[in-house]
Amino acid sequence: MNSTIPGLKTCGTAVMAVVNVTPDSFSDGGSITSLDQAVATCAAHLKAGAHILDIGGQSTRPGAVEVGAAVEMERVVPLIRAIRRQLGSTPLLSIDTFWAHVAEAALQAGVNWVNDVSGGWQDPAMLPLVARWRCPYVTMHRRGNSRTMDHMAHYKDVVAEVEAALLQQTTMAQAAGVEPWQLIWDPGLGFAKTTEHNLAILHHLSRLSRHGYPLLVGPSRKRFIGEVLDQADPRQRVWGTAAAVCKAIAGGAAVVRIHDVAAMVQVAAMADALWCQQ
Ligand code: PMM
Repeated sequence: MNSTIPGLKTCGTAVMAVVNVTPDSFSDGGSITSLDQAVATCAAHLKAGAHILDIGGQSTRPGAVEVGAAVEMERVVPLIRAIRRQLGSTPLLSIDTFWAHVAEAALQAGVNWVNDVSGGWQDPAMLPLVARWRCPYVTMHRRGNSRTMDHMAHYKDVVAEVEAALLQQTTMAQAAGVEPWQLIWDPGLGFAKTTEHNLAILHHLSRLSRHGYPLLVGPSRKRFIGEVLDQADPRQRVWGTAAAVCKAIAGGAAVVRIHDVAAMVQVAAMADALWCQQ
């Protein structure tokens, strides 16, 4: 889909590369162990065609322990500064956090977007901060938090309930002064959702895109793909991720959040040619 998000220079679906500087993320935890290695990984993602880098210092996998804003800041701010020093001001950067303090420090260090998996529910200071900075803001759907979400995956109609929650988050954001152009919607695949729920969301994604907010979808290497493929190792879920990325693009996704950048840049370009360029 042609993306209308400010700063994104692509006429196709944008690829957001996951950069987790956490020892325990479910799919790539612990793979980045030094600042130099992190910057080199970012440079490689950009060279492979990523349009934006999503930097996170807190694992959100089910069961993950919250490390707190101070530890998160120690993990992400030096990396953001190093990226700006070594890779320049052009790469688009996003901070994956639900704490306003972390988001503010990251914005001051040079990130362009805030990606909030709590959709503004975790920290009351987040939405006013985003309104002040006038930056793109990903409002994601989830229920509970990493400790509780697996017990909260109960829906009568998951698509309708995610849609209603995203509308509520949008109202809440706008009440805090966030403007419509800043908002990017994310259904939150894997967050308080069973495999069946994640598949239903992908099947009916176009119901979410009709509200006019760009959609970000993050299927990459997630557990539902492992369950469909009977594949326990997240690193072996690349082909399943490719299929989910195609379905997301066919359903109107403007951004896909992924780990396997070189492969998914090609998958997204081909899916764009098949579904978005008639
Ligand atoms: N998934 C994860 C983390 N952050 N942010 C958004 N907007 N959407 C997602 O689906 C999402 C996210 C969990 O995956 P990871 O541990 O591999 O980063």
